[in-house]
Amino acid sequence: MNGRIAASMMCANVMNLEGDLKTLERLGVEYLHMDIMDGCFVPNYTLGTDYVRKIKESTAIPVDIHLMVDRPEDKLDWFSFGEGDYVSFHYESTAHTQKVIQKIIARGAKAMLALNPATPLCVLEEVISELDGVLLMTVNPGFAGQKLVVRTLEKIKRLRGAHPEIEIEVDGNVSFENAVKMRAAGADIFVAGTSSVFAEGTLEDNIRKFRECIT
Ligand code: S6P
Ligand code: MG
Repeated sequence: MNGRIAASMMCANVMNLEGDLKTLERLGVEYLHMDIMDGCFVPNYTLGTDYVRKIKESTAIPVDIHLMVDRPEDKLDWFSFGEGDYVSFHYESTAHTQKVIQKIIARGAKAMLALNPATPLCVLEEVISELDGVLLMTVNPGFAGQKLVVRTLEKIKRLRGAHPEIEIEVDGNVSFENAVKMRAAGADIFVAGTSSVFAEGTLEDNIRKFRECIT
């Protein structure tokens, strides 16, 4: 299967959201990546519940909600998602990993566990069979426009080697150049932000170029 694109909506042009959405639809972008930050788990605020709801009402592209919030078990119900959508939450954000996975699955969505660059893969051991995938952070979460933590390329490869069947999503500085390396390491879903599809140039040209990098 070819690599799939999750366009990072916090990097989209807020003054032309409708236009960007139309381009993403026309070019077959697979998911809309929604970064939810609470100012506690990470030192930033980004998109929120109304934003996700409105986007879901406006397009058929599935959402890929990335929760960077403390205690996601208390907040999942606030968000619109269902069949065909992806929801990831951080291992580092809760003591109730298994419970959160089950809450996501019960709503028909795909459950992804996100790991910070320094979190080892061994924490997956007891839950991997219940997960649809793993979101490997390739920068420390909180901000767009950061530099790749280079060690994570090898982490992707190790996860792919240990679990050939699991979906692997990568997030952070997924540039055109880094995407090629991440694809070779075994990633399936690529979060595309300021380093690629929302970089300089037109969104359309960038998506076409990015697609070549992950195919
Ligand atoms: C970062 C967040 C990401 C960013 C994305 C931005 O904490 O989870 O999803 O939106 O990484 O992309 P870029 O290309 O600016 O790193
Ligand atoms: Mg993200």
